Amino acid sequence: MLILRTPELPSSEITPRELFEGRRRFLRDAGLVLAAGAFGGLASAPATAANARLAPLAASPLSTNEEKTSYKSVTTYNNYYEFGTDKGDPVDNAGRLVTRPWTVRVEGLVGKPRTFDIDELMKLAPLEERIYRMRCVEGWSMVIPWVGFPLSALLKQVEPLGSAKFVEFVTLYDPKVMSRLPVLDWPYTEGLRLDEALHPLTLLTLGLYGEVLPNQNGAPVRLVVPWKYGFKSAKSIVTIRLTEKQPATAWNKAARHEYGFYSNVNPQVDHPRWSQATERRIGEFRKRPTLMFNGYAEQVASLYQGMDLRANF
Ligand SMILES: Nc1nc2c(c(=O)[nH]1)N[C@H]1C(S)=C(S)[C@@H](COP(=O)(O)O)O[C@H]1N2
Ligand SMILES: [Mo]
Repeated sequence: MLILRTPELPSSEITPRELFEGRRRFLRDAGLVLAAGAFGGLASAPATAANARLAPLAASPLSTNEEKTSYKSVTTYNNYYEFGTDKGDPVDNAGRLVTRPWTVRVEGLVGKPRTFDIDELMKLAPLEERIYRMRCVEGWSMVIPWVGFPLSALLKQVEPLGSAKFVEFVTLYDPKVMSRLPVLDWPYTEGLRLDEALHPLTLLTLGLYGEVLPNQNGAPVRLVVPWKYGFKSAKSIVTIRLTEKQPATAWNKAARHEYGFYSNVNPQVDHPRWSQATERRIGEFRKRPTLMFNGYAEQVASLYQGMDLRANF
């Protein structure tokens, strides 16, 4: 089967290097399994354990070759307000999130609305490793090896109608396991313009560092939009809705002068409380300049041609 538990150590004690050596070994084994015709084992695997490995993974030419942020930082320094507002809260509290069974409903202005079971989703398109720069509006950044496939692969299956202009993402809100504090208007929602959602960089994300997503990183399925501030990358998605009108977003509702709909990384447009000109890569001390569209300008600048990015922040 294509999912294995990591036997030896809890994930927090595995260094990225050990992880990758383990994964190379695993990929070899997976190759043998594949040769024996066991593809599709994901669906029949029991409830996914933390640290379950994902394979096979195609390497993506869209990956950066910058040094990856450590597995430990990626999985212990998080924003997931449903599990608390301190960076260390999600890893402590998100263990209560139950990620199987799980479905994602794709609906709205589509020809073929459909509910996908999570195990079906994991096999919808070839999984790729995408090493992306991620920039939080708070001023820190990471380089994370995500695992997933382009969101466009999912959207094409439901056949968007000509009237669809935006995509709304609704995430789980379960007050039995999540915060009851009215920090945001739960559930956390986000949105993209349809062309942004269909852009090849936009990743429907199921894993990181070769494993299924840890709960604190948005298990079992989240969005990753690397040219936008981190808050656009909604975690633990349950509904994807295609709409004609621009959807409301949780952060915009909470503070509309601080968080616009577009939220493209832009060093020239400061957040009212934080300069966006520089950032600190987690694990480093010095600050580095923030790049336009988080360094993805070549791929995405054309989406915003002719738009005033100061007005459309
Ligand atoms: N549902 C939900 N998704 C969320 C958030 C959240 O609080 N709730 N925080 C966002 C913010 S501000 C950031 S920076 C990223 C952090 O993702 P990571 O913890 O995997 O690095 O998740 C985003 N997605
Ligand atoms: Mo963020």
